[in-house]
Parts: sequence; structure tokens; C-alpha cells
Amino acid sequence: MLKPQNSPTRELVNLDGLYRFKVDFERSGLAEKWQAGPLRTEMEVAVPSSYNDLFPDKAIRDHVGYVWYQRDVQVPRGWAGQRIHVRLDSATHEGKVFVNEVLVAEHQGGYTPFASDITDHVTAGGTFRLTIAVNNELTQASIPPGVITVTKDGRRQQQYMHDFYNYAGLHRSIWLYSTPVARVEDVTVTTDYTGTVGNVSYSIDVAGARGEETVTVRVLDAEGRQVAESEGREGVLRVADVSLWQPGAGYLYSLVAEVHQNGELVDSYRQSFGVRTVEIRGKQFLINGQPFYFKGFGMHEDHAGIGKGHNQALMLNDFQLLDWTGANSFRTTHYPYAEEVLEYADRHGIVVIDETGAVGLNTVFGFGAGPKSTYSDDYVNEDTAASHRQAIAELVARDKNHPSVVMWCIANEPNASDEGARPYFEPLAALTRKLDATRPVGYVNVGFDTPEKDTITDLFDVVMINRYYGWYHHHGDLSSAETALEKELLEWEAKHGKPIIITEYGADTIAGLHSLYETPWSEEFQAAFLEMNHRVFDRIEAVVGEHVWNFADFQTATGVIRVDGNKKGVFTRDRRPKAAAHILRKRWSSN
Ligand code: BDP
Repeated sequence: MLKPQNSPTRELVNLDGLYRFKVDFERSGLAEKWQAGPLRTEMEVAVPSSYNDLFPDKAIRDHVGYVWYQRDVQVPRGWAGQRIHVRLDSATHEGKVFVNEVLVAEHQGGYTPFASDITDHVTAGGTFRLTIAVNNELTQASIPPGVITVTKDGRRQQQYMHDFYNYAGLHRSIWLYSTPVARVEDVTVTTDYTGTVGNVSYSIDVAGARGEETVTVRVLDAEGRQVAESEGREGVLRVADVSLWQPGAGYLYSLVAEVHQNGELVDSYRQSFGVRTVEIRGKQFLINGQPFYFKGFGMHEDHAGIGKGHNQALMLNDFQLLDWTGANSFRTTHYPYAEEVLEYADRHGIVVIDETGAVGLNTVFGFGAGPKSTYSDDYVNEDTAASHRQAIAELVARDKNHPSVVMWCIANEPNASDEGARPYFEPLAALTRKLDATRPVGYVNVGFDTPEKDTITDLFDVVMINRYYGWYHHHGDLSSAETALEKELLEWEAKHGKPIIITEYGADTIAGLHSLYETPWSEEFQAAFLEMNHRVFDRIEAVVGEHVWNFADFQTATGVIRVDGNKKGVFTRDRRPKAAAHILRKRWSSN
């Protein structure tokens, strides 16, 4: 799915800002058609942001159901004769978009974009009322899944099996944009190279065509010089003296796709891409034929005040801190991040493992009185699988052209030992490969699904495991933890003979808590914990990466092991370094 852009033939208007806001406490908004007129409310809310932490009101923060956003929108006068679209970069977790009273789009899945052609409902030069109903409910039919319970006194509560707060709202930008009638609808670029020549395979989808359109493509280098051109909706372009996209050096080309009618330019879309290859060979993960070692973090889109709202300044600062630690990569735990994050990674040569929102497909963590078995009618069922297929398809559709993305991760810590796991995951792994044959596919394994119990890792290209020896196992005993971790890693290596990435390892740490005895929760313990893990990783040939959990402290649902959130950050939530940050900087900057 193409990101909207300004081009010689397209215009883009950003609709971020303050919206009228109403919480649908009585769950009556849809029946009463709140979209039919101005929302009756005094409240306003900021887009982009999570709404949860903006108001000093527990009822709003804990609300389970719809909230409503509304604003008036002016359509530029010059757009007459063009197609006019509205796009939401995300609505978490479900969005319904109304233009005046008409429902123009509905979308499930809180971290991928959706758009609607609203030309028939608006007029160039006129205004319309844009209303968006956003639902934060998680059910068996959503990714991530969840369960809604009702207390004896009638309060609806959201239960979920993942360890981050269920922030909701309009977390990313809203756009109004114009396109020509006959237009570039999609662009797919895949690359490799032969010697010094880059091979750029492309395919262009055209929409709204009358039949007589022709398509041309041009490749521009980073200075804007044309280095290749071709005609037709698909083909292979050759780029001489190619500059590769490399980890640490994100060289980008642009492919300009143009649609012509009777020799006249009608649409122009510019897609950036990098020339690089990714390959698994034996126990190695190769980028451009060179062994790559992942150094970095699992992260979260999470900040005080704005929750999961995207903010360019905070994003930039997070990237600067990543760089300061010497990290070369991260995983988009546990959902697709804003596209601006991937664009930054593309430009700066940062390697990304791109993950769907499929987290918490596991009842073994315990759900109170909830479902007892993961793959069952009352938890992960055919509805979940359908949403999971959609989540994978939308992730690949959105992110396929990002050179920074070197691998798809289709789930985090699902139950991989129950008999339902293999029938559930086999088709999903196959689907991902069918959608993109150029990148390895993985899933992330949970600690209690040991090499003996796991039934699905062989379906994937890389072994990705989260291990907490010294924290959840052998808590505080780093010596026993070291032995146990090494033993298990050797078992994975022997069983699969594939590269292993430690996708999570970490210890909760209260910034400022110090201990002479390396006591858990102290900064000294976190540092010693990381050093123990690193000693083990360095002894295992198949280990090709280490992603610390987590980059920064983050908000979670409250719980007996969560004091104002998860404290496994190497930085605090306001991005101050704990002692462990210096350990990482030393290790990662020196090799
Ligand atoms: C893993 C999860 C991650 C949690 C982490 C933890 O993948 O989301 O936050 O453990 O417990 O199970 O800190």
C-alpha cells in the first residue's frame, strides 16, 4: 500500500491537530448516529496520540469500547476532476470513518493504514465533517487477541495476554490527498546484484485506467541523477556501479513510476528503495553476502503523555540513543511501527525485524478465569487466524519496499507446544513466503517452549528466542543461569542448525537503585545480567544477534510484577541511561 505523497500530479493535506472528542460510555454512538451532526461535547483530543493518559479521568483511561473524533475539513478548490482520498495511518484497534453521515471506511487492526476514495461524497472547494469512531476492544477475532469480561456490578474490563498497556486512539497521522483518475496504485521493488550491477525488478499496478495508458519508470540515484529507465508495468532495470544499501550506510535510490495517456503525463509516484540482498546460509544471516550480527533492542512506541502516539522529535531522539549505544538493529516489538520509523531506518542503514501485532496467542501465562487452552473455540480460533492472515498481508503490503526490513516476524511468544500450534502456524508461514519470497520469515519462541517441546520452529528460517535466565528462571543466580542458558542454546543449535537470534533478554531495574551484592532490580544486577548473557552468546557459533529487552521502560497493565510498567529498559521511560546502557555502548561500539 503506497504512502500518500506530494508529486507533480498529487497533493497532500495533513489533518493532524485537535479534534472534537467524545467517549461512548453508554455504547450508543453508532445506534444514535453521532456522525450525523456535530459531536455534543466540550472535549478535544490531540491527533496523533493515545487518548488514555491525556485526561485526569480513570473512566476514560479504562474505557472499553468506542471513542469518537470529529473535525471539519476543507477540500482544496484545485482538486476538481481528481480522485480525493482520506487515509488514516492507523486507528487502534478498529476504526470507522464517516464523511458527513456516510460510512466510507472500516478497518480492523490497530497498526496498519487504510484509506478510502471519498470523491463521490465531497466537493473540491467545499468542506465536510470527518468523524472517526475508534474502538479499543480486543477479542478472539482481533490481533492481538483479548477477552472482555464483565464484573458483577456491570463494568466491562479488557483482559489481554501481552505485556504493554492497551493504548488506543489515532496514534498516527490522518491525510487528505488527491490523485489523478488513472494512477499508480502500487509499486513493488525487489533487488539483487551481479558484480557491480544492481538488478532492480519492479512491478507497477495502475488503477482507474482506460486501457490506453503507458507506464514508464526511471531510477534516480541519491543525487537525483537518472541511472536507469524502462517502459512497461514490470521489468528489470540494471544499475551500473551500484551503491549497495548496507547496515550503517543506507544508500537509497528512487524509482519514479509515471503513467501517460496519449503521450501526456497523468501520474507520477516516487518510491525509494535500496539495493541489497538477504540470505540465510547454514548458521549465518547474510546481508549482501556478509555475515550480519544483530545488536540492538526490542522496543515500544511508548512515551509519557502521548502513549503510542507518533512524534517525530521523540522518534529522532530514540534513534540517536540507539546510535549512542552502538546498536545496528531493532525488532518492531510487538506490532508494526509508524512508517516514518522505517523510512528513518532506511535512510540511516538501521536493520529492522518487522513484526505483526500477533502477541499474546498463549494462555499459558494465565488469564484468571479465562480460556485454559490456546487453540480452542474460546481463544485462538478461526476468527483469530483470519485476522492474523490480514495482519501479515497488510504488513507486507505496507513495508515490502523498505530495505531496512530484512525479516518478517509473524508472532511473538505464541503457544508453540500445544497440538494446535502447527496446524495454526504452517499456513501462516507459507502465506508470508508467498507474499514475499525475498525475506526470511520467523516467529519468536517463548521460554517454556524449549527445543524439546516446541513444534513449529522448523517451519521458519531463523531461530528467534526470548530467554530470561537469571530473571524469570534462576532469578538472581547468574551462575546457574549461565550454565542453563548455554545448555539450551546448544540444544537449539544442534536441533536446527540455523542462525539463532536472542530476540529478548533482560532484567527489571529501578533506575537509581544500587546494590553492593548485585541484587535483582538494582542497576548493578542489570549490568551483570547482560554481561553474563554476552559471555554465553559469544561461545555459541549459531548466535547471530542479541536484542536486549527493552530499549526503555514502558507502560503496561498493572500487575503484581509491574510497578508503573515494565522496568527492563536500558533507558528509563524519559530516556535517561541506566548503568547497563554504558555496558552495551562499550560492547557494541567496540565490535
Ligand atoms: C516477554 C514478552 C515481552 C515482555 C517480556 C517481559 O515478549 O513483551 O514484556 O517478556 O516479561 O515475555 O518483560
